[in-house]
Amino acid sequence: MKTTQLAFAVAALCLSAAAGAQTVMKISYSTSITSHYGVGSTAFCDEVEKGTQGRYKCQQFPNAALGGEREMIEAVQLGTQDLANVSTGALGNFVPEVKIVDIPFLFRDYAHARKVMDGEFGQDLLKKMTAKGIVGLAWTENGFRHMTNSKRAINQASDANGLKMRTMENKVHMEGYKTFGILPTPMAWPEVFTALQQGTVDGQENPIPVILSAKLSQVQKHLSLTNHVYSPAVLIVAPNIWNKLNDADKKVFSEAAKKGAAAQRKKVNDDEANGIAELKKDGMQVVEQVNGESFRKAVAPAYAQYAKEFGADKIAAIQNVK
Ligand code: EAX
Repeated sequence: MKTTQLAFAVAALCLSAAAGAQTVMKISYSTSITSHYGVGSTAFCDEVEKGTQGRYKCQQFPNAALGGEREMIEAVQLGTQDLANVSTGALGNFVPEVKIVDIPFLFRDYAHARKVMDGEFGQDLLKKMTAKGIVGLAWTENGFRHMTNSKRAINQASDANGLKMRTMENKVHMEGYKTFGILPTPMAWPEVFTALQQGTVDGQENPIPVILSAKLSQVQKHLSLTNHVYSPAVLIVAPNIWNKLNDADKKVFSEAAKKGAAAQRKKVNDDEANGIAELKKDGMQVVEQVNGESFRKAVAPAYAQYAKEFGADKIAAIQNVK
């Protein structure tokens, strides 16, 4: 064999080895590819593909195509799914330390929430996931949650009294919402649109980007900007993928997750700024100035319970981040 022929043969071998070494990872999330979760996941996946020269790439499953968030987390834990971008709604059932972040009115605003999640507290919380067979890469974001319903305008807490509302499968939320007089009905996200359409529940609560992308304006007349709880989200990866990565690739994944988080948060900002006008155009009646004090007052008894469960000092430590 001539040297050039040999060189070609070697090159061909290398190429096929490289092609063979490509790992296509399944990533799923609850909302559409153009939503905040889609924007964040796409930014993450693009960076991973670029940073690993195509050795790792994603196949995306938007719209909960592989199941609700509880199933996504379970699948990542089992390694039957590689990645997920999920809210903390169901995560506390897997990693109990996460539950504290779901306390209503814990965070003042986006700046506060992001600072806590990106700071020492949030980064420690990511590490706690490892013991439960989940690798947390970065806190992305779902957003501050607001109430929608088909019955009446909610101006203050007493207006929510008696409404049957779908909640996430999250005891911390349910405990808090009961103090508003809401009848919480836990349900996986993929069932929510139909439940609202058929009147199985009167309402639900979610951030603007979710209300927008799921077109809830088609089945809900009233929206109140209650901001009653911040809903963090997280990019998680299966240990069987993570443990295979060398240090350089781990760094690529971690940096990519930070870029994904930034892109996702930017989309949340954009939707908060522009989405309400869009929802009004779609026929929703929006209460923008909600009596927040009435909700905070109502939830006080639940805080006694939260203090017992999580420690008043831990709650205060989060609230005191300036
Ligand atoms: O994470 O289930 C929910 O209400 C979540 O906010 C939604 O699936 C996005």
